[in-house]
Amino acid sequence: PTKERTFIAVKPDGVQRGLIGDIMKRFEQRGYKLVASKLCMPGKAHLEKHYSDLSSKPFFAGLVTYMNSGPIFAMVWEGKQVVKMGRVLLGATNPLESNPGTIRGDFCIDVGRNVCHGSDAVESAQKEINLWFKPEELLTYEANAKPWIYE
Ligand code: DAT
Ligand code: MG
Repeated sequence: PTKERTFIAVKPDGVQRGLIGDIMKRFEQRGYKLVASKLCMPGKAHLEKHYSDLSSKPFFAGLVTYMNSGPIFAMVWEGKQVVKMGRVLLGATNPLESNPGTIRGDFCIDVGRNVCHGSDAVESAQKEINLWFKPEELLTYEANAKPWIYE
């Protein structure tokens, strides 16, 4: 259960606004373990694949253009219920409905500039991790703080 993994990404607006450190910090200080990260611009086709479930939405083209507008900081975080807790740390999709204290609730306003992505289920997390990272980019290591975080 402490091996669950989720895909979290700082979107181009988050990178340009200098929010990488702030966003990583939320996951670090909660006690989750970073197992992969990279700054990348994977291109339009990759981003269309990442958001393929939304291809019929009216905002799809704009979403892909936005995601392709600059570097993205992609990460994989590991720990107990990290998929669900990642969504809690991010806040609601629409930042105007995100509680203060969440990443979106603290750092943004418009849904089309909501600074971060997080997988919505264990299954989609696995798909997204495989899309964004090669197996050798995902590290397996023992976190020193583990017994101080988990009982
Ligand atoms: P989330 O990113 O919270 O998982 P989602 O998967 O439903 O939300 O949508 C992916 C992204 O698409 C979201 O982060 C911002 C954009 N988006 C969603 N709904 C939108 C809308 N109604 N108008 C504009 N952009 C939207
Ligand atoms: Mg989503």
